[in-house]
Amino acid sequence: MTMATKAACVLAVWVLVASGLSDLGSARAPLGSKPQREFDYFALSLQWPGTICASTRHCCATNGCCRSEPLQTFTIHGLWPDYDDGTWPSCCRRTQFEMDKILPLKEVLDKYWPSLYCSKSGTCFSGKGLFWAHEWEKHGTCSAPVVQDELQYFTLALDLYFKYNVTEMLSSGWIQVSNGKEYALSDVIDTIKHAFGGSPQIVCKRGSIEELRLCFDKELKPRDCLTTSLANGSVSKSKHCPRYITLPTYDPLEIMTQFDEFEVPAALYTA
Ligand code: U2P
Repeated sequence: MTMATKAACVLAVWVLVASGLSDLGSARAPLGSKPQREFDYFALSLQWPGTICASTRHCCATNGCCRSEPLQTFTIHGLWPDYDDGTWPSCCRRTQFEMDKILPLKEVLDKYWPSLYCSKSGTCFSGKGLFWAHEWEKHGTCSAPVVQDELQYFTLALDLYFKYNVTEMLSSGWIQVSNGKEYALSDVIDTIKHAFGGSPQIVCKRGSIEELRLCFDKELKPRDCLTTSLANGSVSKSKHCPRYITLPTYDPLEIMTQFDEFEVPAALYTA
């Protein structure tokens, strides 16, 4: 084996190890090993399209960012069974995603649970596929005993999403979708706490909300997401968020003008 081949092998092994490590927190069991233990609570993870779509550089029919009307509500990322120690199970039962099982929900899923990217999502059991396939196989299969099958998983996520409308909770607390307006992180958390009955977890990207998570116990009652104790009381553990944050909007036309001449000219897609 030449030095160059050896180096290539070491690099390939390292890439494999590193990609396994990159999903820190996950408690994925190797196939064939003993079942993962029952989860402790659910996190309904919502994404703020304004933050994600601002970085969109490529459009396709399946990307929610490329619709002619900007998305101005939180959309669903996933319903995640989690452990109280900050880790989570993943890819639990070898049950492949089947679109046929959730066909009656397709229209609602397209609207409120769109992928905000063009790339296909990696799945546990069926190669690469839809965003929904990724979420079902990675998280849905670990949601027993509360959720038994795919249809129940998507129905439950949608039910919780509509019952606890975060976009409305924020606007009733005078926190509106706006361009550049800053809100105190503590005000956003308090508004959700007050309306929902539990502390959310917020993830930010460059000062803007990227994700907001609501947590539920296994009876589906609101509960706090994981918290850290601060001098001024217990607040949600919010990731990468400064004291003041924004909920930006985006202009789909601006996304379109960023195409370079070699890309397929894309029309704006209607939902
Ligand atoms: O936060 C980065 C990615 O880690 C996965 N995650 C995070 C928190 C949690 O409770 N459960 C969980 O799975 C998410 O991965 P995804 O579902 O997108 O594959 C999240 O995007």
